[in-house]
Amino acid sequence: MAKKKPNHSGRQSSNGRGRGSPESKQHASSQRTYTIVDHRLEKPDFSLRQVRRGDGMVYEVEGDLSAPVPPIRDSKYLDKKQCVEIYRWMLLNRKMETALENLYKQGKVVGGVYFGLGQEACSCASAYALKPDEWLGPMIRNQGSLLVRGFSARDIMMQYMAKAGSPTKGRDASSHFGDIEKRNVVAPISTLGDLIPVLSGVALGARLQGRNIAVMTYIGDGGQSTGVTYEGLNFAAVQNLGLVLFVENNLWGYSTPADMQFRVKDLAERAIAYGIPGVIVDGTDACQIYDAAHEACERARRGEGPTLIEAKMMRMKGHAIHDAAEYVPKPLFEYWRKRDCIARFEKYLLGKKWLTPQENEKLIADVDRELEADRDFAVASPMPTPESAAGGTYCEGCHEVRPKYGTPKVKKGMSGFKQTEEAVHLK
Ligand SMILES: Cc1ncc(C[n+]2csc(CCOP(=O)(O)OP(=O)(O)O)c2C)c(N)n1
Ligand SMILES: [Mg+2]
Repeated sequence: MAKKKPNHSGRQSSNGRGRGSPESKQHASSQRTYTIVDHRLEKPDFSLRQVRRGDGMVYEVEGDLSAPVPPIRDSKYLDKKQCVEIYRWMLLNRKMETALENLYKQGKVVGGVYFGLGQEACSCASAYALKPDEWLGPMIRNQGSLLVRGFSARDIMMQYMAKAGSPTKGRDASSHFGDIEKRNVVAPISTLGDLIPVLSGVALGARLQGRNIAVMTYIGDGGQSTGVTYEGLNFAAVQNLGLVLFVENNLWGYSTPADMQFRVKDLAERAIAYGIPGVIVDGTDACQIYDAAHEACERARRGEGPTLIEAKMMRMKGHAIHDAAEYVPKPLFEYWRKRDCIARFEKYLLGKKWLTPQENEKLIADVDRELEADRDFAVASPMPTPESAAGGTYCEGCHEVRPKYGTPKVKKGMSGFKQTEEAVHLK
């Protein structure tokens, strides 16, 4: 059976000239053009440059920061109930991080705290597009994705406080926890980019069990420069695996601005080199994020391969709690504060009357109440006993890994790659 050609919706055969003329035929054969789908309603036009000030160097913004805040783009797929649900996850995400900041200041957190302030729409609306039996590999700023996948704020706060009842039983602090049994979450890997081949492997594993599923992970504007990002995504592209990769371009990698990290105009352009679709979304617009994630997940489920989605936004705090982000030009914060993803979504929902002011107040009060109860429980719960330190971090003893999606349907006499391709298409 011939190998099925991937359908690269990002690539166009037309060079934009009229068809039929000798000139157009000549160009059609020698010239290729590619399309990067850009869903944004606003295209910020500024850059950062390094200038000398006194004995040191500082960053300055060049360009127009006065543009009005764009509206939220209506979703093609989300209904009222789903939008309100995503908004609630975003609120919980933000309020939980504020609580964690306070717990840190009270000396109750073991280690550092990482924030996704300004990126809640990206974490929550992306993970919302996955089905329960699909897989997620979050990074440190994607605590909202963890909430959507079924971890509670209590779990996350206990984890940061290294409590005995936390997901890693107090043996690992911060974000290194997942759940491969029930929630299908691969624990974050700090080595930037390493989650990409791991999630590709999860998709391959499901394929070998006869199912094409969507798997989602994230990488930053800094981390996307690593070699393993290329290797993992290239592998997914070649194998047509259902990887949905969010490149979270929050304009900073530690104190390095995105402008000093890569030369392409948009990171989504990198998709062209992998031969897969590249999409750009406004990372502060939950509807755009969900729609792009949903379309990429559907493509993954059809067995058509990976999608790279660049979400553009701004990291509204330092790298972690120890970093005051003094190197970020103040006007940049002001520009993005006006585009706060939660304030914009709230305004959108109220404007559409999908949420009345009273319902909104009640929803906010409910989130506060849930969070307070979780925080009080987490604070009051015990630290691990010294004897328990010898136990495993992620499991006690070895557990059996059973196939989740079934066993491969293989025809007699088939081998290798074709065998799995056939198995999937025979279904
Ligand atoms: C391979 C690798 N190199 C360096 C680091 C150290 N490091 C951790 S986070 C970080 C910055 C990451 O920036 P970005 O990818 O833009 O993600 P963001 O923090 O903005 O979410 C670096 C350099 C690492 N963890 N792994
Ligand atoms: Mg970054």
